[in-house]
Amino acid sequence: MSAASYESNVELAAIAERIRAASRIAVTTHVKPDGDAIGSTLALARAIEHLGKHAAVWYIGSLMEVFDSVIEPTAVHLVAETRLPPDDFDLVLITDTGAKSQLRELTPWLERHCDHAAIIDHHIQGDADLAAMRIVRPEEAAASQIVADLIALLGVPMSRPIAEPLYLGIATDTGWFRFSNTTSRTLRLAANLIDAGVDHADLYRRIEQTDPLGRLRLLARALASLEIVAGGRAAILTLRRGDYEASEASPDDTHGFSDLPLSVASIEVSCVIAETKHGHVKLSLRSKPGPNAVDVNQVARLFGGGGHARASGAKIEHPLDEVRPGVVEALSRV
Ligand SMILES: [Mn+2]
Repeated sequence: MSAASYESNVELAAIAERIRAASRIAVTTHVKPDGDAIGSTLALARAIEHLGKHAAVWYIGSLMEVFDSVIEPTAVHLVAETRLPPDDFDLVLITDTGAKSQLRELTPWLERHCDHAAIIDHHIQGDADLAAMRIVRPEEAAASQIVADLIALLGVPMSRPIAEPLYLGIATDTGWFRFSNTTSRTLRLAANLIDAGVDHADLYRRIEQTDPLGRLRLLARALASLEIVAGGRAAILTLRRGDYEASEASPDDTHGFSDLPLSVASIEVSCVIAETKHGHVKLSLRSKPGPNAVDVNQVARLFGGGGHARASGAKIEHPLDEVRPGVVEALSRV
């Protein structure tokens, strides 16, 4: 990462000018695209097509099914080791990342196209040498907010097919307008997108309310395992292979479980101890912000893992019953 020089080096109007001058434009984003990655790329591609130009969307890694209804009917391409985009684009736009590590097998292709590539990002860190042109605005809640400005500069009218992906990007990156990155600008933009035809309640249902029943059954078993230690400050949830089988779920269905115990006033730190398919252990740790915040990065390090101060994890190649007492002990001391 070359953090020092990872900042804007052109005006957004210059990117709009490059789009107007181009005829074949590739649009891409980070691996395992999330709502903002999908939203910013799709909206941009649809706006470019509106201008009568060719836009090709290239995604890296598999796509979450939950986004299918937003992506349709736009045709998108998937990068594979044996399948890179063609080399005949006169402009490449990268949204929601500028980090080579997030672009994986596309990086060598991008390096060949660096001189006519532009990053549109809201992250603090990235690789400045990835693209000749950069718009980096960490103050923006979502890359989709910057793309909304770019589309306005292009003079493309805000229609529902463009507004819906933008709303998806902004809503998902702000936790549906709950996180502190939500600003008055965010809400004004969202209001404009609803005026353009976004059915926000329907979109919420399609994106956030599509879990398989097995996940809820697994959550029930996770909550039934609840153990409180450290005088009520720490919560531990334990899931074993038998729990996945009984609930017809998989270890992938545990995402988000570690956040739930933090809804309790006294609980400062939360941990999910999950047995993996191979009989090993995956720890997920979360803590609340504040003056007495528990640094869960330090806790995870005790078990060979790490991450951030408020969210971290570890993968431990030992059986769950060997690992668990040490985790309980560590959390009893927070
Ligand atoms: Mn984002």
